[in-house]
Amino acid sequence: MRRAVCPGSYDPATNGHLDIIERTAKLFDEVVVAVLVNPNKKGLFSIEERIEILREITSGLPNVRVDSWQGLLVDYCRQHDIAAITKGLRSVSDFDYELQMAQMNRELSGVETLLMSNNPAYGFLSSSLVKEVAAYGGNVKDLVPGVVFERLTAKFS
Ligand code: COD
Repeated sequence: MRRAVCPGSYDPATNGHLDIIERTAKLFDEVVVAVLVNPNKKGLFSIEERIEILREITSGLPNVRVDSWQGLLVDYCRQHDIAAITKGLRSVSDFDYELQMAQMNRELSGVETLLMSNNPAYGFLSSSLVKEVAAYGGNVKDLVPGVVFERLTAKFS
């Protein structure tokens, strides 16, 4: 059984995240989308909300499940027998950051990281920018799944 994890903050999930999750699901038998909990960072969406959203948007992907984790990602991988981490790469700055984490995770555990080139249509997309634009009343409808758009609209209305 080939298992991978797609880790992230997902505050909230965007079309860019979903693209990486869908592509990972085509490559592995089982995929866990893991919401990593950072106790020092209060997000716009609670961890429960992020999980609900991710479950809804991945409901059509039978080999994908959603979970959350507080602690080192490699410890989650060890506990769940996961051999690969998949991440999305938008830019050179993403690459610098992701390469460092990939090397650290491999050093700590032997878990491999696959860095997937992003869909260029979502190259400018990040959760933080989506939240900022939505907070000022900008239209993010085409950038996020429908459920995220509804929840953002409810939060900022
Ligand atoms: N297109 C493609 N990929 C995208 C897009 C997009 N538009 N937007 C985001 N992504 C990718 C990101 O590059 C990232 O790979 C992933 O989606 C998640 O993104 P975010 O922003 O939701 O989450 P991050 O970057 O805040 O997540 C960082 C982690 C939580 C994964 C990391 O900090 C972590 O592993 N923390 C756990 C503690 C740990 O193990 N620390 C040691 C690390 S070496």
